[in-house]
Amino acid sequence: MERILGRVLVIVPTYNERENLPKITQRVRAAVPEAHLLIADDNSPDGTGEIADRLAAEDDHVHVLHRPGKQGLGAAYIAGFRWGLAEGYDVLVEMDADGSHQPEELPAMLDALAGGADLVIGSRYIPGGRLVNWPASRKALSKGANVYVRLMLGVPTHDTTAGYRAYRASALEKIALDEVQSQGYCFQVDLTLRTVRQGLRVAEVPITFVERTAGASKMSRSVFAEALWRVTLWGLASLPRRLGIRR
Ligand SMILES: Nc1nc2c(ncn2[C@@H]2O[C@H](COP(=O)(O)OP(=O)(O)OP(=O)(O)O)[C@@H](O)[C@H]2O)c(=O)[nH]1
Ligand SMILES: [Mg+2]
Repeated sequence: MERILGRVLVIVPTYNERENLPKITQRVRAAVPEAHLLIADDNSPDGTGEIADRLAAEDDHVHVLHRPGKQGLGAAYIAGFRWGLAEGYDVLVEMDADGSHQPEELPAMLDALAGGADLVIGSRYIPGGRLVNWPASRKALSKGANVYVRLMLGVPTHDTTAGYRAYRASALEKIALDEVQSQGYCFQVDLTLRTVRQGLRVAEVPITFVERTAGASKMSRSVFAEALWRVTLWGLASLPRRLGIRR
């Protein structure tokens, strides 16, 4: 795999994930031993940053980016991407720390990237994709949001808010990361849209998404609201082009 794709960096953003971080680190190291891991911690009050330092001291494949305070998931990923690009990694993976994304499914995603995609999304909403321990209401909200995104933006993806992804470095270099302002779920939609608009190849691979069993969610009403208003604005802005009124 390494021969085909080059060096892989798995970026794990953390905010108060002290219970989850050692476990996810160990699972990533076991599932994809050649990959490196970057923990992007926003000065978590629960001491996650110190745990990250300890993990990095024990293992030369583990790195830590300490950030001054909670600035959101999108900002943490952009800082992680910049770090990885500067260090010369060829593939940059997004993975949550809370165990929702299974490291054991990463090899299948990397295979799809090696097969010719520029971005591979670990998808809950294509055949074979599964959601474990989500209440029906949350499932309906997430699925509905994804249908809305597809219709409004005309993207081909079925799980556009998904946060388990693998990007080729060459793709990230083309999508103007400087201009990205969105956070939360919207960050994922934003980057997908930029990738599609560059004419890059996006593939979806089915995953099993498991609700966190430890630590607290950072998902909130405002995260959802941000996605809704930004997607609606982008969709309206792209309407004339999609209707063929303007190129
Ligand atoms: N560095 C950093 N990481 C964050 C921030 N917000 C969330 N994260 C991390 O991003 C990942 C996803 O956050 P979650 O709270 O699980 O959000 P979610 O997956 O949308 O929500 P749940 O499904 O309810 O868990 C986790 O690893 C968090 O620790 C942030 O502001 N900064
Ligand atoms: Mg989560």
